Amino acid sequence: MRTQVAIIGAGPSGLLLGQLLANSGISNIVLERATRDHVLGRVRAGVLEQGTIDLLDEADAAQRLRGKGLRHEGISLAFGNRLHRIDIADLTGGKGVMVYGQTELTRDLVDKRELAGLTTVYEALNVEPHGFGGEAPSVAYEKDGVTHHIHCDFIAGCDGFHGISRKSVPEAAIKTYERAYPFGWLGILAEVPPAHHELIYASHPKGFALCSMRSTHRSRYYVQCPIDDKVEDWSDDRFWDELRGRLPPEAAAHVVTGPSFEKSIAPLRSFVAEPMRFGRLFLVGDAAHIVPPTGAKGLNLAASDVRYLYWGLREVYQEKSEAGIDAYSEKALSRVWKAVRFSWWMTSLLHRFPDAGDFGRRIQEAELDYLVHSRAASASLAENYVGLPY
Ligand code: RFL
Ligand code: PHB
Repeated sequence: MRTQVAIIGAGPSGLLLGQLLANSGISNIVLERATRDHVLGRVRAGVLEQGTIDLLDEADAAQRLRGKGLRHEGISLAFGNRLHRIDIADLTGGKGVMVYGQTELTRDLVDKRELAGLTTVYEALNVEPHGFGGEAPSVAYEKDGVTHHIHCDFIAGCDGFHGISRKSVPEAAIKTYERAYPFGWLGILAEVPPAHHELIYASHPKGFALCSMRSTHRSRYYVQCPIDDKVEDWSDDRFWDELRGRLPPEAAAHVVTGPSFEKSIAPLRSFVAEPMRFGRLFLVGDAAHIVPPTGAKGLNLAASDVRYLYWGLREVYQEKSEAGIDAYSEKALSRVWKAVRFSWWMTSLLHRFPDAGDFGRRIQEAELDYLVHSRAASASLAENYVGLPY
């Protein structure tokens, strides 16, 4: 089998890159380890930057998002028993974000890919990128007990943090930076109206909490929890009590409870691998970097990587220039590190750290107070939240 770009992973990075390339006449095959149902069932991100929406538009995959996405022009920080609104639109010259589930976005891209008749191989096992240091790379995989080889010009490693692409690079060629946080997020989805019309990021002595949503009748909530907690330890009742206990009364009073239909614990981590290009192999999205979800940046960073790589590959095929792909790693990493900083900062500001002590706690309180009372500080938060320019 031959294609121009072999894409490993059918997450948002791989699907979006594949669609953009195909729309520009660049052939590609997506290899995915999981089943189609698994890919479509994963519940994750919820906040899209305008740059991500523009790219989905460019991929001609934003129709449903336009109808169903919820535009938000502010968020609230909750501390000291009350809500403090950050007017994002006012602070950024009219910008906002779109609340739209990653599950929906993935479905839109999968539908688009199938409609266009593009090849996705689900349950592709033992995927291995080969020869990317030279001129003739290939990707091997097994399907139904048979080994296949895809010969290609380029390999896009869109296979997430635990994928094979980054692991295929010789250790000496890659430098990694990592910070693991000493807690996780317990998240639930429930078919109940959201407690508030905008997102609430709450800092409370009992820990962080986040009120988010998927629609006007579906809520997504998170609470900070010990890293070794098990989902089974958290009944719905325990979750709702904990959530309400961490919100100011004006928000807690509006929490509508109901049975959860998804409940999971995610660890929090910051991680960056440099560089993001190794000959004809490119790392994209979570394969190259992870941020804690506090800043809502993971999926949006995946989209900005895709944009840089798509531009570069288009230049290769349409203009016979490698300038774009040569600049890929540097350009992507420059944006990545700023989002890593922002996500680390939001996480540090809002969570309870086991060893922060009284001094650390007072510093957090001072910073929160400064943040909501200084226009400059609020504007910095807003500018990063809507997404820095590409
Ligand atoms: P993904 O989504 O992990 O997809 C990788 C795909 O590759 C497949 N794969 C392989 N395929 C073949 N061979 C192998 N050896 C393979 N190994 C893996 C996997 O099965 C999978 O299908 O990476 P991608 O595409 O780079 O997308 C990244 C985003 O999914 C991620 O950054 C976001 O979900 C992060 N995130 C958030 N991002 C935001 O921008 N806004 C948010 O509000 C937000 N909230 C979140 C989040 C992530 C969370 N969790 C669970 C970590 C909230 C949470 C709770
Ligand atoms: C979500 O809705 O899942 C969500 C929203 C904002 C975040 C993280 C997750 O910062």
